[in-house]
Amino acid sequence: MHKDVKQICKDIKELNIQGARNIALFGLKAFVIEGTTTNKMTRGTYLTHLKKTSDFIKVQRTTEPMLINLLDQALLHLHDLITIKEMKQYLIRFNKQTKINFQNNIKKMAQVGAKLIKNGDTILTICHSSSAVAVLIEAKKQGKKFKVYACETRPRWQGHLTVKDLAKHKIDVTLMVDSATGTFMPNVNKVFVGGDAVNYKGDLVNKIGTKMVAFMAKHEKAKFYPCVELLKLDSRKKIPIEERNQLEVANPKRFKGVKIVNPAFDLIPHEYITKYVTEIGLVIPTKFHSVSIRQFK
Ligand code: RUB
Repeated sequence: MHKDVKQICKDIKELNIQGARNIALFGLKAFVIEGTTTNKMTRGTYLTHLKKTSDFIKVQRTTEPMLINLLDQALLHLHDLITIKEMKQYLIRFNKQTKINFQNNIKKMAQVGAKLIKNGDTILTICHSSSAVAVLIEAKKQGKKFKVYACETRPRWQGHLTVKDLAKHKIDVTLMVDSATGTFMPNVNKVFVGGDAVNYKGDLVNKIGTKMVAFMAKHEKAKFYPCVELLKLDSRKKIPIEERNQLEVANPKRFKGVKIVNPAFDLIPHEYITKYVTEIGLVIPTKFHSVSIRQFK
């Protein structure tokens, strides 16, 4: 395997590359590097090699359907082509087009989400989502006056990335520990988060802690808007939840006789979601599946 592919996979696994969209784009980049640099193969061995490469990239983060869907789309198209040269050219085009689609999608999501934000809103967010951040920045660019509470997002502190992004754009942002959510939620009227996956029922998978945020939002009558592209649909019956290294929580050597768990994601039932902000507009949670299938047919 090409050394750059190994490096990208390592960076995805260790969260140097994080966030579903980023992971998908870099995962595809790795796939294209391998596909375009592999030589001396027959059509059959080339396709088998790329299938194995795709499987290897996918397992770096098990809860990321956007990555899985992109790699599956690329592989599917390759089977329609005859020569390896054609396949290599196709991979380069696919990669280029995907980057353009991603840029267009985030602009559209930002427009759709920003429309929901009004002067005087108090918004809460968790983790670091390029999609949710884009919505908040777009609202600010449109001159709206609002403030944001951001959870720090233990154990990997992705909230720090969010507050830096927002402060750079002069958004009124306050960082807080995750467990302060209950304290501040009564002041909050809208929640914007990202998402890693949406299942066939319209339930959301997002960073651990998001379920607590969603439940409190409902309790305090705040709207809950995940900003999620349609390519994040995960049709698996049960979405596997990534279990991360115990050391992110505590060193087990210092806690003899203690079990340590570190699930990376929460599953938020669709009843807690007001609407999804997507690249084609607002989508009712229970319709996400059918809308996404229609889009990629
Ligand atoms: C990041 C996370 C983000 C989603 C959406 O988790 O949960 O909210 O991936 O991000 P991690 P985006 O840091 O573990 O990757 O909107 O950028 O796709």
